[in-house]
Amino acid sequence: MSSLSVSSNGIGIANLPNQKHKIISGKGVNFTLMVCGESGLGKSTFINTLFTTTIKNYKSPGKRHDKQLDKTVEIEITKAELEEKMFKIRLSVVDTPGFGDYINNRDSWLPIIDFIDDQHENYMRQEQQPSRQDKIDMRVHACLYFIRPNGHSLKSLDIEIMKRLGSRVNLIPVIAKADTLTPNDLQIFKENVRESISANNINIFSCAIDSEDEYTTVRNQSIAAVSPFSVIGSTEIVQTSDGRKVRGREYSWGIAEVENDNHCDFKKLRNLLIRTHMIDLISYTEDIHYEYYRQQQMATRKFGEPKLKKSENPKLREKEEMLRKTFTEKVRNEEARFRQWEQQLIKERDRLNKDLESQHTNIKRLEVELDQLYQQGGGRNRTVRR
Ligand SMILES: Nc1nc2c(ncn2[C@@H]2O[C@H](COP(=O)(O)OP(=O)(O)OP(=O)(O)O)[C@@H](O)[C@H]2O)c(=O)[nH]1
Ligand SMILES: [Mg+2]
Repeated sequence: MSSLSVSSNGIGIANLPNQKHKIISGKGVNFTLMVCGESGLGKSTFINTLFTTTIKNYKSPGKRHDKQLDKTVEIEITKAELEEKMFKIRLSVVDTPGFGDYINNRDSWLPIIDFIDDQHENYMRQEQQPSRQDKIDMRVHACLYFIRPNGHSLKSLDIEIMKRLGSRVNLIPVIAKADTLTPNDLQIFKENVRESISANNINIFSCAIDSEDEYTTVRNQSIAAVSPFSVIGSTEIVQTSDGRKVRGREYSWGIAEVENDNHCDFKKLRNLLIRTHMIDLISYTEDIHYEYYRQQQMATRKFGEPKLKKSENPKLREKEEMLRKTFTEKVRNEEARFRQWEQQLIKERDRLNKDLESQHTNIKRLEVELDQLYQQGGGRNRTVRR
């Protein structure tokens, strides 16, 4: 886990207290953001991009940002403290390993579901303690689900995972690597994803549109219109043909800019998360997702009873599967060895039986010969023969 404390300028978090919900500015808020999705879609790059574009003079706080393009192999949490006009946000970003690396793909996302549930569980247990001050709150307020820009639509694995995520967290679908699709293809892909989300009844976070002031309503409409958000992630600063230095990805045909609304929705997404809808995300988590978890657990467990069921870790399951295979193999080999040995014993028994039989036949023959000898000798003293 890495952490840093930075004072940021002008990203708009000072507007947060103006949002509908009353919060004490001195205390600030905890906000936890999670990214998940298939491997190699740019989740870790996105986190770096978010930090470097959100926090002025951001310097790599830890190893993950130096060797950022390594495959993520375990859940990693990066913390930052943002402060503006006395308003504080304690931001935690949870990076997760991508799916698609395990033999059994279907279960590779279970640790992510477990992580979300565990945070609800931890919070619930702290609430049940006599002293409920200073609770540690790592409940996930928003989960960005990265979708592969394959030009078609959601895959069945995406649908299955998104359904589960949507029932326990504010799910925000994100189209990864927007620079790999033409603007036209991106629009068609967005439409397909939107249709698939609604056809499969996937519960995604959608901000309320209508508001008392017209400006907010229009802003909310423009946010809703671009969903699912397309993003471009980059850790590089590049120079555009008109001389601007921007964060982006350089191609022979030009520059794909992270913070350009014509190239992707990164800015809109960042605004939604950190500026316009952070409080909504926090209160939905509190009032809907956490409350649902709490009620479900209360209905199935006695007060204070520990959680029983825990889904399995796919890596452990793989290991268990391997052990089971080795064990079965060993048993099979031993059985074969035993059967061979049994065959040898049967053969030996048959040989000995045959031996015994021929000995019997020999004895019988000798008896007959002896009888004949007696008879020839006058039949005296017959009992001597045995
Ligand atoms: N074209 C393009 N490539 C990107 C973008 N974002 C990241 N990449 C590249 O995609 C590759 C994978 O990026 P990561 O950020 O490591 O992907 P990840 O989703 O964290 O992968 P896992 O940790 O394996 O799950 C890297 O080579 C990045 O440079 C993007 O927006 N567009
Ligand atoms: Mg990663």
